[in-house]
Amino acid sequence: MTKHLITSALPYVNGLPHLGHLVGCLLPADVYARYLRQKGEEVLFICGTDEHGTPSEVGADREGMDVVDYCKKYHDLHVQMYQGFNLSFDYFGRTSSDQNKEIVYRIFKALDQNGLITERTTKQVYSPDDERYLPDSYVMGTCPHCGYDKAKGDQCEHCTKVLDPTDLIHPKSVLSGSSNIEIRETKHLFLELPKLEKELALWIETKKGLWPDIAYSIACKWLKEGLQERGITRDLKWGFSVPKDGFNDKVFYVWFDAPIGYIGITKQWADECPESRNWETWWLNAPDVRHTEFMGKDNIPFHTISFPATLKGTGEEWTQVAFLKGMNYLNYAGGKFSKSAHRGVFLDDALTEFPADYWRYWLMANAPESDDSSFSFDLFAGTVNKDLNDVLGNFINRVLKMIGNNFGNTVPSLGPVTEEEENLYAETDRLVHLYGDAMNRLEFRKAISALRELWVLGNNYIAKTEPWKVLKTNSTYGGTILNTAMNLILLYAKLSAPVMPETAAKIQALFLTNHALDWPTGTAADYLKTIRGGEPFALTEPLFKKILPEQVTELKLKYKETE
Ligand code: B3M
Ligand code: ZN
Repeated sequence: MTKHLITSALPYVNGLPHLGHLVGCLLPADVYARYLRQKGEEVLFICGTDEHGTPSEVGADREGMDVVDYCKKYHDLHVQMYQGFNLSFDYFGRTSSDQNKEIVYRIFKALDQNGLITERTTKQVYSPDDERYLPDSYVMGTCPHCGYDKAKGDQCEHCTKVLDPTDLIHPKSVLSGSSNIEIRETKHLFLELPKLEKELALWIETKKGLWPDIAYSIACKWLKEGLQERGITRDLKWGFSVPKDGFNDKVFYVWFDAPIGYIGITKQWADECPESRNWETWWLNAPDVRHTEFMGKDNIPFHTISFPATLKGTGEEWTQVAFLKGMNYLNYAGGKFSKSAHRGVFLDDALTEFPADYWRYWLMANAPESDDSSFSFDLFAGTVNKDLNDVLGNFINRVLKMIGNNFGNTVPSLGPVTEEEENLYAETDRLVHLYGDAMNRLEFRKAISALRELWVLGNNYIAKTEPWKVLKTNSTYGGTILNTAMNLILLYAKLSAPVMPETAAKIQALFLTNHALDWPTGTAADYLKTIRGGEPFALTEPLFKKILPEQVTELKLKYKETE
């Protein structure tokens, strides 16, 4: 049986995550993992902080901290926030772990033995004013390909081309702003991507029609341009030192050890419980493993080209990505997210304002799948008020109240069903299939829209059958309607669980007989009869609260969202 390995791109430890990071990889990965577990699939969901590189060194300096303590501090903050959002990682580890070092060394040595690592003298940017080499993203300048004037030394955000800092026109130090920049010669190690190009191209070709367009087309674009040797070492102190004579005072480039981190973190997970867990069964000679990766679009080249090539070059059978979900960007109506400028919604703040499920629902319903999307408090309040309060919440409240008033706190029995229920079953089947199909294809907006339609269907069923009227003349059929409605509520809890786990658990707690939140099996004519007459239930507070216009105004000011 297929086992599912799910990974979300590893967030940089130094930046605190905001809504864009959440919806860009972490949350859709969580929703998918929860969905698959609900269907009874074996899932291993791995993530962790990406800790090496200049930003951590610079961040630690700025806070007057040792870089090791600094990374630990921020790693712990990430963990706290993700727990607040109920992200259901099986393990949330760190790329700086000993386990990752072990795997990085193993892979590096295999590549070296296979003749895929070469030495070159390179020109590096040195900033006398900062007293350091300025690798990658700490040099800014004009992109030689598209002319974008804020291109960073490792990649142009605008045209996504991967760059070398020395490629930039008019380079400057991001740290000091100094354009007093020297080019110094130093020796570095390179991965011979051109030697792996053919094998890689054949493999990418097999992904045509399987991977989403955004992933496949970015990979093809790269191959078409021809692969270049890629530097995998840097002149920094913080990182894994390079285990090769003459290079011990250098460290691996962060993008070399970060994706290997998926494996290293799996080993962290396994080492916690060695009797029952084995990392190799997920990563080596494991044809039964299906690896699904989630990431923002800027990460796609590393996951379709450099990381797969790194694994292939070892000559061993490492698990390669089977499906890659690349997401576009979520923009903030008020401008670029910035913690220091208090602009945009960061995860710690988000949780002080509203329950996690409000955010989870909005983000998935508006996920930047086929295009960039944008967050504003008006849009957010509109969705929470309409979908969650008026449609889902209102349905549940009305049904529970009607049952409470007419039958006490037990569910009425299901009597003979009519054409109305038969129609409801058919439409429910259709929408549940639509939802499941969309989830299987990782088309989250479509899935959420089917879910919303199911909630609407319940409201329409009640509006059409008018149980409040029927109960006056025919309490058997009135009971049938309300029994059916109660079964719809259970179905909503099940289908909402991957997206809104806390809400689903609250709904589940209404039913005093324990009903698992598993995937509904059979057809609606079966599963809408799960709850039988006579089952006790508990009345509850409304599940959601509306967001008032004056609150929206306040939030916009507080988080610097101006129109
Ligand atoms: N840390 C980039 C990012 O957070 C990078 C991802 C690594 S995935 C192996 O966008
Ligand atoms: Zn560019």
